[in-house]
Amino acid sequence: MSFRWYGADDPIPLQYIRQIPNMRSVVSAVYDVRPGEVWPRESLAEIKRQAEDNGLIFDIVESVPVHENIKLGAEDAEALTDVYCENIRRCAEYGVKCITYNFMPVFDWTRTQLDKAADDGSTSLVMYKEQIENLDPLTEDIHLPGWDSSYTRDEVRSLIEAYSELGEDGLWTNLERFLKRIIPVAEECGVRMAIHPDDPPYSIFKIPRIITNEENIDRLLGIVDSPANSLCLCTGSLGSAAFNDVHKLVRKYSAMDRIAFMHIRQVKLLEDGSFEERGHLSKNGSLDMYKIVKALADTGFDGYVRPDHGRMIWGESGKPGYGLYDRALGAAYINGLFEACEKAKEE
Ligand SMILES: [Mn+2]
Repeated sequence: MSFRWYGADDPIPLQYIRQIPNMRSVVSAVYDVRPGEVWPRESLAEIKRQAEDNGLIFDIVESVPVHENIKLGAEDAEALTDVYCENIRRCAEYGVKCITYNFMPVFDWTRTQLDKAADDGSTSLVMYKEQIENLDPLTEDIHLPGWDSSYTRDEVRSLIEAYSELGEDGLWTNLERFLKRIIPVAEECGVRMAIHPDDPPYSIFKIPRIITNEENIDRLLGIVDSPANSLCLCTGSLGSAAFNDVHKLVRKYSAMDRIAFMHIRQVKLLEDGSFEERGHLSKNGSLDMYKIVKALADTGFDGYVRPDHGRMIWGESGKPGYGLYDRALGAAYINGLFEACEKAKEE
């Protein structure tokens, strides 16, 4: 069991994280270095020291971001990949066993609102299709939550045009080249690379997205057939589209030992394809958490797990999706499901 922590700027102290039952690992990263630059050893040493001072282990990184020029296959892609490999080696030097990353162009996760209130007064992240469909990043200055606001409108426009030209095939080619370089390095240092699915798992604004469904995940895992080339299987991201049977995918890839990291999150899919993040409990959303955890227990899963986004509850404020209370409730619930599934196996 693990918990994401945003370092010294995180309002949640490690002391509190440690008090969540069964908490083992800190999931963190060096946040003050831009993509494409080497992470200072002192920064990694500092995260490790703080984790250990609080009885926790720093062995999961989320994320080492992939520079856009690697995804685009630009002239400096090879040099940037060298830097990426160096970061894998440095993380390993400080005890890291699993590195999360994604290969989503331009924009990270996409939502239309971060504090949608539910009937009980809790708030969560949502994506309503009708709010996205009317937007055009080529003509408007769009500021959706979660997007890198340091891009100017012109930069966004030229990036979108470059990716539209590249298309899915080009993005696959660049991912393939990247994996063939980084996976041998990860193998050498005993690190499992865990790619996070695109969130949501389909193209938005005609920008290609490829880590989206079973067929594409099979293709990804086949590029380098090694446990070092694995998934960060995020139930909420894959579950944000009706075409993904998340329960089946968890069982399949866990049985293949290709899940290094599980992000367990609940989503409620709405009829028009919109979705709302919800509390972890099965009956609150579209995903059956018992089935997901049972699939892991049945297949002998021994990778990392963390509760993914939670709601904001009990008057907490902070980074949307990353409050203490609801993620701690999620961890407790997931612990309970694991205990029940493991004990049922012994009976
Ligand atoms: Mn996730």
